[in-house]
Amino acid sequence: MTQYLVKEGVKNLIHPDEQLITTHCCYCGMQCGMHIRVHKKTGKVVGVEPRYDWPVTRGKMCPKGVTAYQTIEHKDRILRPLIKKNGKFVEASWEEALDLIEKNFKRIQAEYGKDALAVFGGVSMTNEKCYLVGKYARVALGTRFIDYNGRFCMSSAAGGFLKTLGIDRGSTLPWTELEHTDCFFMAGTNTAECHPTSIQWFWRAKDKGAKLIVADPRETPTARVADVHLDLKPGTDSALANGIMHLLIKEGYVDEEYVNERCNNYEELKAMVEKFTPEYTAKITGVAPEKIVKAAHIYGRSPRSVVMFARGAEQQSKGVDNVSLYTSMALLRGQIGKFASGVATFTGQGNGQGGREHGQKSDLLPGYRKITDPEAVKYISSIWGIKPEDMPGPGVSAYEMFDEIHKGTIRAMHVICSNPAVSAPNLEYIWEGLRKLDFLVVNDFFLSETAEFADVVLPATTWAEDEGTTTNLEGRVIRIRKVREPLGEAKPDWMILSKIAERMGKGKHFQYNSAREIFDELRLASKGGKADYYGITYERIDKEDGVFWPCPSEDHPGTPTMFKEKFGTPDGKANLAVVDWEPAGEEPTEEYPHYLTTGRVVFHYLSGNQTRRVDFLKEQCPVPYAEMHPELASQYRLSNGDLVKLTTKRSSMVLEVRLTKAIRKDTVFVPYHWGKELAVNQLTSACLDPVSRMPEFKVCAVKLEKVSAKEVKAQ
Ligand SMILES: Nc1nc2c(c(=O)[nH]1)N[C@H]1C(S)=C(S)[C@@H](COP(=O)(O)OP(=O)(O)OC[C@H]3O[C@@H](n4cnc5c(=O)[nH]c(N)nc54)[C@H](O)[C@@H]3O)O[C@H]1N2
Ligand SMILES: Nc1nc2c(c(=O)[nH]1)N[C@H]1C(S)=C(S)[C@@H](COP(=O)(O)OP(=O)(O)OC[C@H]3O[C@@H](n4cnc5c(=O)[nH]c(N)nc54)[C@H](O)[C@@H]3O)O[C@H]1N2
Ligand code: SF4
Ligand SMILES: [Mo]
Repeated sequence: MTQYLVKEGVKNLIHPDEQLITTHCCYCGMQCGMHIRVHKKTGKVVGVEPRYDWPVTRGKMCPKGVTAYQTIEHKDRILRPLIKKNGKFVEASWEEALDLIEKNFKRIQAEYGKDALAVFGGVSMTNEKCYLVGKYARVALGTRFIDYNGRFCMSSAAGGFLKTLGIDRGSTLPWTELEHTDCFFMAGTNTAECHPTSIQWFWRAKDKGAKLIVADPRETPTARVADVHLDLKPGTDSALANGIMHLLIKEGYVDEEYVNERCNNYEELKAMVEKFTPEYTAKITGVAPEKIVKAAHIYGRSPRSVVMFARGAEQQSKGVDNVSLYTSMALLRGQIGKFASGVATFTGQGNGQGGREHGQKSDLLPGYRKITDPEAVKYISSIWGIKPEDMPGPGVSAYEMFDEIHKGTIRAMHVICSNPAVSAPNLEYIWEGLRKLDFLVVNDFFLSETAEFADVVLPATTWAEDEGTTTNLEGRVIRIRKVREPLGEAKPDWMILSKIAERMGKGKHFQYNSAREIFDELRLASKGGKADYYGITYERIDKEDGVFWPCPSEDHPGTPTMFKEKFGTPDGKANLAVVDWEPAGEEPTEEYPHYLTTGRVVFHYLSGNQTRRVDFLKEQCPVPYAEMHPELASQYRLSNGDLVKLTTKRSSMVLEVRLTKAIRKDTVFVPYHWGKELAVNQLTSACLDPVSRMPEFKVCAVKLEKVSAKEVKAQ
């Protein structure tokens, strides 16, 4: 069947009553190509077909992607604005909801100043929407407090890339070259579960003899098929990278010419990694020295290699250092800027790349411009039609906005496309903050745990009810198409924000009739910036299967491979990272003797507010659990299915035990896709990376106790 579909083209097989709308999945950064099946007469969404001619994913989709269409017309959709009255939500008209927002936003700003309002954004939205969220905060509300959920996701990768390479584009090469790579060094990425459709590229390469090295405290499905599995202790990536670089230098695997010509800090790096012998590295990481040596030889000898990492290495208080060091491994081998080689982070959310470039971050303006750069402020002010002196300054990071709520600086918040009541660390503090707010507005299409705290919930549209663009994990700008009219009274986020802007007296800056008009403004706003989209148009995207930024003019071909000649730093050279290993923010102690790490399963997406509503996905994985090694479990007389109480310095929770030998004996893993008493973020640490302000979701110290169902009930 598959062969047939590929050969004949799926369009020939479609039912005459249906049409196919070509778009991309709404979930992860792979942005798999798909066609959504729509009934011609009723306009209803009836199914999905993978897109075999999409070059990046070639007809592959994962269980989340094939069921995503079921969320579009789901019975739980919020169809009208909701206003909380006496603790209960009641449906209201848009006029009523907007009146209430206007009244409260104006009252709070009159009493406490402009910065009393805050915006918390997200990057499951198109570039157009993400861009508008930044403009909305700064122009419509005039506040400096804006940040977004990418702070919990891509900020360490961004910080590391900016430091070493000068430009933060998640992948320095197109995914379609990966089949020609000889070696993949993958750190802290559970690729098979989190970017499942990219696995085909590694298989193709492996069929040609490519080698795979995986660094992860767990034996993930990817680690299981690796040539070397470096089963490191959580929080020790910087030691591992330094240890590998020690061997690259000692064994003569460094591309000296490349390093001399294109990199700074080589002598300093040599001095730093001198002490990271395999034995010393093994002591810190817990990985056997022979494995470290084997990995260094395989990696060092491969003519074309790619170093890849994801949140395992990044969601740490040393995340930026880890990214810089892993990137330096690729630099020492002279791999960046060449065919089928380089460095890549697995971008998380659908628009995790584009959404971080256009001004949702507290310190950035569109085009990856710094808000502290007077020239950037002047330029963007001219596009937005405001005076440069009216541009608010930098704000604070996502988690730190909650500090400002606790201090009383921030009094009201508008959450757009995020569910921090599940996904932020140290949740009791977050919940207390949400309760403390004078006024909370949430845009969502399903009532999220965060929306439950809100005073007003505004019904947003899903990705299938509006057009726009996203930027996939390669840096390729692609098109999202409108599949059906908005359900009920739902509106696209850009329309909602424009309406509120109108109420705040800033309507003239938000006169848009379509997403396309916003994209044209974004193109101009990004012009001349690091993430330059000026040359990208909807027509070009359609014609060329997406366009890679930077693309400064319409006759520029786009940039599939980054840094061919020079890096994005002022002197054009890459900065090798010279960083020692330092322990994580919270290490095991006598009282909390084990590591707790958190992450994902293939069946759920992030806070789970979408995937927990899809029956098939819910059935596959209904609740979270504590994954641990049988030897660790036996210390507490725990068997599979028993209840265990996990306690960290912040809080405790009870979960079912799931035994597996595919994890270190000192580490417990819990997936994080559930809310309230099932949210593992009650336990996680809010220790932040000093540069990226990324919370340390991947490492904290935990205590285990066996409990019985009876004891739990009694509590
Ligand atoms: N199924 C599914 N897919 C998704 C998502 C989802 O929610 N569900 N979310 C998307 C998003 S937004 C993101 S950010 C990505 C995340 O994609 P990944 O980063 O691949 O996923 P995680 O499960 O967070 O963590 C990856 C691995 O890090 C390991 N790890 C833990 N601690 C450490 C450490 O100290 N060092 C190292 N080297 N490894 C460590 C964990 O054991 C885990 O296997 O996935 C995207 N795709
Ligand atoms: N313990 C632990 N915590 C983590 C992580 C971890 O590994 N461990 N990972 C972190 C990472 S990498 C991430 S990315 C964050 C994600 O954390 P969140 O930002 O909470 O992620 P989502 O669940 O995608 O939340 C998006 C919300 O917006 C809604 N939504 C989706 N699309 C749209 C849209 O177009 N418009 C509007 N208005 N709403 C929309 C969804 O229904 C959902 O309620 O979680 C972080 N938290
Ligand atoms: S969740 Fe990611 S891998 Fe799965 S279908 Fe969607 S875009 Fe593809
Ligand atoms: Mo993420």
